Amino acid sequence: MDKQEFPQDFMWGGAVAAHQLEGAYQAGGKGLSIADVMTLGSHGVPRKITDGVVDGEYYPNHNGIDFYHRYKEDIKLFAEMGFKCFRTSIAWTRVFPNGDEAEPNEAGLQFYDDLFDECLKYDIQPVVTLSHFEMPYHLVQQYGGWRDRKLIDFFTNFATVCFKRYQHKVKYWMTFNEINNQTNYEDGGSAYTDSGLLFKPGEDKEKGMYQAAHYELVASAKAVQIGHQINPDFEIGSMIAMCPIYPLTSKPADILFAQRAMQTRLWFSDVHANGFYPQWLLNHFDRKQFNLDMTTEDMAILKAGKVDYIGFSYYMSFAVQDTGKLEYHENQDRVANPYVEASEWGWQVDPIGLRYALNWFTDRYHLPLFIVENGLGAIDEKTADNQIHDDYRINYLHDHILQMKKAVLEDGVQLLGYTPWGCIDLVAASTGQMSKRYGFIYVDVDDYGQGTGNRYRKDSFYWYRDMIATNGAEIN
Ligand code: P53
Repeated sequence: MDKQEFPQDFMWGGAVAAHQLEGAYQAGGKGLSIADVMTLGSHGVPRKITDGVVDGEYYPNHNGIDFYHRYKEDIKLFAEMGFKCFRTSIAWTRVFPNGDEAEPNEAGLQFYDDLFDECLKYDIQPVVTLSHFEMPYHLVQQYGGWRDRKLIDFFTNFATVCFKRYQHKVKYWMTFNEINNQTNYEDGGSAYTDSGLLFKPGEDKEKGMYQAAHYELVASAKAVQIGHQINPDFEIGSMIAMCPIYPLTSKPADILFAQRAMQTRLWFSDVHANGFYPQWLLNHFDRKQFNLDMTTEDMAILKAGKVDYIGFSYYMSFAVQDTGKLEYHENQDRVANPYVEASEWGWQVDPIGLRYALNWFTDRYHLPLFIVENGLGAIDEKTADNQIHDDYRINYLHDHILQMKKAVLEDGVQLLGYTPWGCIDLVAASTGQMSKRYGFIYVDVDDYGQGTGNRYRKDSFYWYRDMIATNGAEIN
């Protein structure tokens, strides 16, 4: 690996999502999103989902880091690090405040025009997710979220408006962020953030999740087709949370169970990339007598709207052991892996798993890949002279980039780029905390939104800047 670089056109950058940093939750006619009714939680304490905005509760996403007003300053800092691209999402509720309107909200569209122009000014390519845990709350109240087939039209309408409007500014798109997180539907939170599902007492949650996911996959495939008609140069990808699931031992039953766990977590990208459902899952639906609403027309749409690349997040790996039945329940079946260490939030840090994931996706789909999230959420201390010595973050990124480099240069994986998560500190998705920080840029805001909001360069800022400047040659 000595002194070898990444390919010249490799897209180094950083990633965020609108609802986690923009704040300004009612500015320019924005409607309430599902994130706007989630309170603050912490490790082990889930965020509450309230019935609308309730007086006396604290909602971290309402203010975020006020990126809505400060984005010029932040993009300038990204440019200083040498970003080639910047992944963000379009808040659906800025463009369609309720989600079911016929006409979009001009002020919302204009905000993203200005934001993308600001990126392009520095030759930073915007990479855009259409739906990142921030669907209109109205669609949850009125339609039960993605339970309702009508959501397909609402989403494709939103996608069409965005594709047309930004077709000369954005080339790389993703449809649904981490669409497969709802595999963990039993905990409630992921099915809500992915699909706007609030389960009713006695409801078959598993069936509800699969129905919602099916409509989303149809909507995604339709969007891919529409996007390619609007601009054939578009690259439209999936976005999958890749947590490889290892067998804890070499016992055959453990291996078989780990395989089923992987299938259960990753059938979503099978549909995205192959254009059809895996047979084991169709058999599962039959056995459970789900009788899902899946039409032959839907199946044709899936086939005609295959993704161009696989975008994925990578933070951690899981491990499992045979449970005596071949059905994976994510919230209860995971076991600790004694060979990897966990972060303060219990995420099992595993750099080699990233190389494994890159090879796994390549073998399975033969498509280009894009690592659109990776990073370490940690508590950072700002010193009296405004320094942040985050060597733990530098080590995490170094170790992951090294595995990525081996996958690209030794294994020949086709990787488009790398956008570490939360390149500027922002509100954590799982806990709503500001104190779970990922950034190269420290933002002086605490869990309750208090602080100056000032931005400071961490040690990792300079490290990442130099790494980009040398195109990874020093990562060995
Ligand atoms: P936070 C679970 C597992 C893996 C990634 O997460 C996940 C989640 C849900 O939290 O989410 C992604 O902020 C997601 C981002 C999120 C980031 O990972 O909980 O796409 O929105 O912020 C990190 O530490």
